[in-house]
Order: sequence, then structure tokens, then C-alpha cells
Amino acid sequence: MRRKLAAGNWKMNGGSAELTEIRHLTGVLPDSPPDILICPPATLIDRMRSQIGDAPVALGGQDCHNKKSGAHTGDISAAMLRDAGASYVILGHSERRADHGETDAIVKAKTEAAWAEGLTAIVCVGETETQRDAGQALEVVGAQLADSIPADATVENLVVAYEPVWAIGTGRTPSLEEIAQVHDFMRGALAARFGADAAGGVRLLYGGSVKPGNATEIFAVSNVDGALVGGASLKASDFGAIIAAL
Ligand code: G2H
Repeated sequence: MRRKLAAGNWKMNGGSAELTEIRHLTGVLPDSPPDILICPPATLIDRMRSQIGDAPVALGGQDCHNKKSGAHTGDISAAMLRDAGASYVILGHSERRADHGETDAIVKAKTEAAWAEGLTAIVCVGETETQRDAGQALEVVGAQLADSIPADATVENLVVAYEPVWAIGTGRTPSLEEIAQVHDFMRGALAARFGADAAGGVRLLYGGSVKPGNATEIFAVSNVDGALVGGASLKASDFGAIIAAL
């Protein structure tokens, strides 16, 4: 049985003032919450860990370098994330692929670095609008899965997030049938590569304009094990409602 996961991706948002949202969130969690993860800017991980206390909320980074340390100005390593209190890291988000030219090979190397430090990698995949309109969504997602995920994936070290690029921060979402088609396809692709047992335990998240108003119907879709939530994770009331819908 896969545990559901609600993951918040704060992107480049939030400072000291927003730490109060964590206190609000821990105050509205249901009695039996799903797994909950917040990936704030790296500058907030340590202070957020103090705010969380004993509440069942994990922390993650939004990226890491593929090297453990060294002359890489402005970068952060998986070891540093772990040292700050993170147990997850988002890798290959489409904003990183677009803004920083991250290729599947780079995402794969970063995933290996994350695993070497014991972090669970949330590897993001998803097609652009042009690719979807051309009927290439499954082909693109399949290639990203094959080329971004290293060979030694396990139920513990891997989560996959399907984030169609055209749905990110736009308020648009794919139809429930389109989400089901991609998630079923991803489950099958992982099973073909890693075996049914391992693939059956890897959580598959949907990401892209998830909000309280659409979370329930998205979470009911086949092979959707939770969500990677951007904008709606910034407010405790919205993220709390999404968590409650899982
Ligand atoms: C997709 C998502 C979080 P949003 O990037 O990763 O962002 O929910 O704002 O579309």
C-alpha cells in the first residue's frame, strides 16, 4: 500500500515572515495525516525545522548539485540539504530544466548525488503544450523517466512527479482522463524497468495548478498518490485543505 504524499514546493518564495504559515499548518493537520513535505527555499530549511517541532512534516530542497562539495559558487549539495534537516529533494523541475538548461543526464547525476546522501528524490517529468498538442506526451514522459532516473531506484529513494509544463502556475489542468493516462503509463514504464514490486511502491504525484477546489477529484484518479503543490502550498489554509483531501 503506497502512503499518500502531499508535497509543497515554495519555489523562490518565502522569508522569515512566512514561517508563521508552518505554525498555522501544523495546527490544522488531520488526526491521521498523509505524508507531508515542504520544500522551502534552502535558506529557510533550518528555521522551518525548528518551527515544525514534533509535527509530522518532512522538509526537502528544491534542487541540489551533483557534487558533494567544491568550487561551485551559488550551488548547494545534497549533503548540505541533509545537514540542514532535509530528507527529500525535488530534481528536474521544469523551471530548472528551462531556467538552468538541466538535461535528463544532469537530473540523473543529481539524483545519484541525492541518493548517496540518503535523500529521497522527487524526479519531475512532463510535456510542454506543443508536445501535448503534437500527441507526444507519453513519448516525452517516457524518455524523461528512462533518462533521468538512475538504475538503482527503490520504493524508498524515488518519488516521481508528473507536471505538465503548460499546467504549472497557469490555473489550467489536464482532464482527469489525461492525468490517468500518463500516471498509468508511468506505472507501467517503471514496472518494465524496475519490476512490478518496486514500481508498485513508488509514489506518483501529480503537479500543476493543484488547489483545494480540484484536489479531491485529482486524488481519486488511478495511480495518483498525491500532489506536488506550488502556489497553493504557500498558504497554510489552502495546503491544509489539499492535505485533508488526500
Ligand atoms: C508545479 C507546481 C509545483 P503550481 O510547478 O511544483 O506549481 O502548483 O503553482 O502550478
